Amino acid sequence: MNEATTEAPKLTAKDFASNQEVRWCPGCGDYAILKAVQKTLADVEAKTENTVFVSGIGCASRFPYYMATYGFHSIHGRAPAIATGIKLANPDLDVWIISGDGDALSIGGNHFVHLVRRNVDVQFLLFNNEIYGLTKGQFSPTSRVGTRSPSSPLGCIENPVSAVQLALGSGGHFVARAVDTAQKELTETLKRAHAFKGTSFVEIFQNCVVYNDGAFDAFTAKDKAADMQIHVEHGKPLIFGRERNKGLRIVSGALALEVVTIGENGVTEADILVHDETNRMLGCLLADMNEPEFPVAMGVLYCKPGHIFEVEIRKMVEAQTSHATTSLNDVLRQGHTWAVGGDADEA
Ligand SMILES: Cc1ncc(C[n+]2csc(CCOP(=O)(O)OP(=O)(O)O)c2C)c(N)n1
Ligand code: SF4
Repeated sequence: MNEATTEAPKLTAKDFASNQEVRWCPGCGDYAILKAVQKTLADVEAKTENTVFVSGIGCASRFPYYMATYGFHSIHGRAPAIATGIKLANPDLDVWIISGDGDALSIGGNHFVHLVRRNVDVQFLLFNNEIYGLTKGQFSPTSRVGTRSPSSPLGCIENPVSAVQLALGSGGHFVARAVDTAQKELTETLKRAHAFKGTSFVEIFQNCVVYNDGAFDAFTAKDKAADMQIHVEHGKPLIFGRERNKGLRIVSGALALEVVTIGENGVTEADILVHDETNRMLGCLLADMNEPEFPVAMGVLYCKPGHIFEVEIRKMVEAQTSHATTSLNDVLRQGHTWAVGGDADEA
């Protein structure tokens, strides 16, 4: 007798799309990211019932509506707190945070830092369009000096924060970068982020066609990408350029990188630095590279597992509940305590 198979059919990217009408401006980079995330979930054989998207407020944060998974469109900058609560309540859920540069780094900056340093096991996708899209184009913490916007008609005078440097400086264990329209690389990076246990932070350059169109053209335009981007891969030499003849090496006698050309001034491939994604200092140097002097680094800049917040909390709760000898009241009253009393007038 043939045994009936009960295996569920493999889901496709379409199965992760909800029936909601997508309400981003035509041409917005968010569409490409949505597509890449849906494909990633299908590729990693994620389950709709086990997946949660949590967002704050902004155009990017409309994301959970468009996913056929669980979702939480929360409050401005507070997705990390909600995602942490979800993971503490049910660590088996696969939690993704979707945030804009304003949401994550301005009102949510403090929450972002603490999520990352705690290493809660979530994927944090930062859609960086260097502007506030939803609130009609004010400058954001990542807007470059000189950016003109409705709130800075004379040009932004504030220095921008680097999202990847902030993530590294916050003790991040997985820090990566990608471009919205580079679907193949973006999907590969998202798969790595998904496989990582701990907070995996991915900054995605996202074009806002309405308020900051072309902000990343200098390194994302078709004719510029090969020379102005470097795709880093663990164990591979840091080579880039249309002719694959440019590379990065450490400046002799200094903790700095420089761009060199293979075949010129005696430079050979052996001189080119090999990417080590477990080296935080190298991650910082790569994160610090800006065009036009340097190519912009894409891919996994840093990856090194560490303690996971919800795992450690569970261990603590377990230890406390199985060996508890003292009550909270006892804990509060142990050590040096004073009884406050007497006549207030005597003081
Ligand atoms: C407490 C609070 N303050 C301010 C706002 C107004 N507000 C809504 S979205 C937003 C910024 C969104 O920008 P960003 O996070 O970069 O996302 P984008 O819209 O560009 O995707 C602001 C300031 C709000 N909704 N709540
Ligand atoms: S305002 Fe910008 S970020 Fe918002 S939906 Fe439109 S194009 Fe996208």
